[in-house]
Amino acid sequence: MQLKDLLKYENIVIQCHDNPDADALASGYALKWYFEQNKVKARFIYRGRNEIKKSNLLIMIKELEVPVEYAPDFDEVPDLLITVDCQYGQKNVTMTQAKKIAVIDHHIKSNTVAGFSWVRSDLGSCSTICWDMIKEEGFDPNNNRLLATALFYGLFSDTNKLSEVSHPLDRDMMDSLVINKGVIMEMVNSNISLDELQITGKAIINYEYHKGNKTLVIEAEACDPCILGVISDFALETENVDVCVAFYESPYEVKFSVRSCSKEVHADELAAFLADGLGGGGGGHMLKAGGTMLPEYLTKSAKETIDERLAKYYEIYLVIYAKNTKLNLSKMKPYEKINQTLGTVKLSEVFPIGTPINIRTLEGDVDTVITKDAYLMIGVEGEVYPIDEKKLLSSYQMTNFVFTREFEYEPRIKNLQTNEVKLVMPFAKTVRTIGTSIIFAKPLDQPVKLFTAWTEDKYYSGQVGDYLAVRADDEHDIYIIKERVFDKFYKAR
Ligand SMILES: [Mn+2]
Repeated sequence: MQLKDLLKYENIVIQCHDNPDADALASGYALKWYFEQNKVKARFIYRGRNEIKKSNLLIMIKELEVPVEYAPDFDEVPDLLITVDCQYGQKNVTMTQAKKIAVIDHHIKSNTVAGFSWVRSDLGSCSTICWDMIKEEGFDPNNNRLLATALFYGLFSDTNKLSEVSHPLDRDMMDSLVINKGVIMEMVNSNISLDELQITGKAIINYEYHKGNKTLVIEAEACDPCILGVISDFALETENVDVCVAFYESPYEVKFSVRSCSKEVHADELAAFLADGLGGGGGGHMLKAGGTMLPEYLTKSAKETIDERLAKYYEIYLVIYAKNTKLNLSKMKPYEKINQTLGTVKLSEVFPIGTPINIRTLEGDVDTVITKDAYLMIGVEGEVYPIDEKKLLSSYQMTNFVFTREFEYEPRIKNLQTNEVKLVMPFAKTVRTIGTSIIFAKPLDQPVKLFTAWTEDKYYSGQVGDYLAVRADDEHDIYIIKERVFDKFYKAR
């Protein structure tokens, strides 16, 4: 499904959620602009009891010329209604009748009745989805500086000033938009009202500290979610605080921000754990993350739920430091690695030797400089990582066929001198594993955080059912193999 499929409708209304935020406004703005580029008329409205009064949003509407109308009493029945940054039928968007419904959103997917639905919960903002869809159709939002600025501010606001951005597509948009910095500054400096300043203070006064795990839990009154980021960022600076969760509970949603400075706790993992089955982690990374819970899934207050889950999170994990651990092999079984075909890219074929580059993958960005023997490996799971020629040839044989595979986000390389971006797949060739390696492995009966012998600041998580493995020829080379790929890679000896 593509945006152009919507061009055939005549009477089109775009509606964002009630009490719009910057992302909702930018998303609707982008769609309306897209329709205009195609000479199709569309209206962009929001409804609900409250007209926008937050000063950053008023600046946004005025300075960036956001063509939005407040239409609380809207009673027409358009041919097509597109809800943006929300899903038709949800509590936070006033119901509008329509002949056909489309949904474009980045929140957790609920059972919608929409005819067309683009919901990508892994993205930081709905602005990113709209930007990507419009680019797909061959239009560039950079042709309208005001719109580009609005899209940037949409992502900026929904990811706590970009600090919780994790998806490469969000990064792509961030990097490519040409914005008006002055207006962004103006909005950033009118972000919090005096009332919200007070909410921040009150919330912090009532902090709850759990000494054992050095965690701080802070409940705020319902507020702009950006306040949660402000509170948790600030609170984490406190001595003897390793992890902070700030949240509020409103009739529509529970929002929370997680901050961690403990190497044993990845903020994004904790956020996903807190919201598991109740909503979703809203993205983020090791240090900062956020998430949402939906009140209809909660059986007790948000406070109790968060306290309970936080305590459980610390209880269930076993932490292993591979460097000083010897596993009991008598409880494990021997397996042999099955030979695999993988992909590799010789970086000097993409850009000349000496070029500083940025490699962007779903797992994150890596900056490096191309050397004569620098390669990229493309693993069986689609994971991409740099490797040097010597190491490559010690475990793999070049078979040199064209390597193909599908990616959720195709890895790409940017030449940092010229900003030229190239996709890596056209350069990918096959390699095959050589030799046999023997491992000992057993399925986990408890979740594990494993610091391998090579990653002392970053752990790998294993869940119940995943395998804990160790190489037969190196007792400290301990790692985790996901349950779903174990049979593909290993066979019993
Ligand atoms: Mn949003």
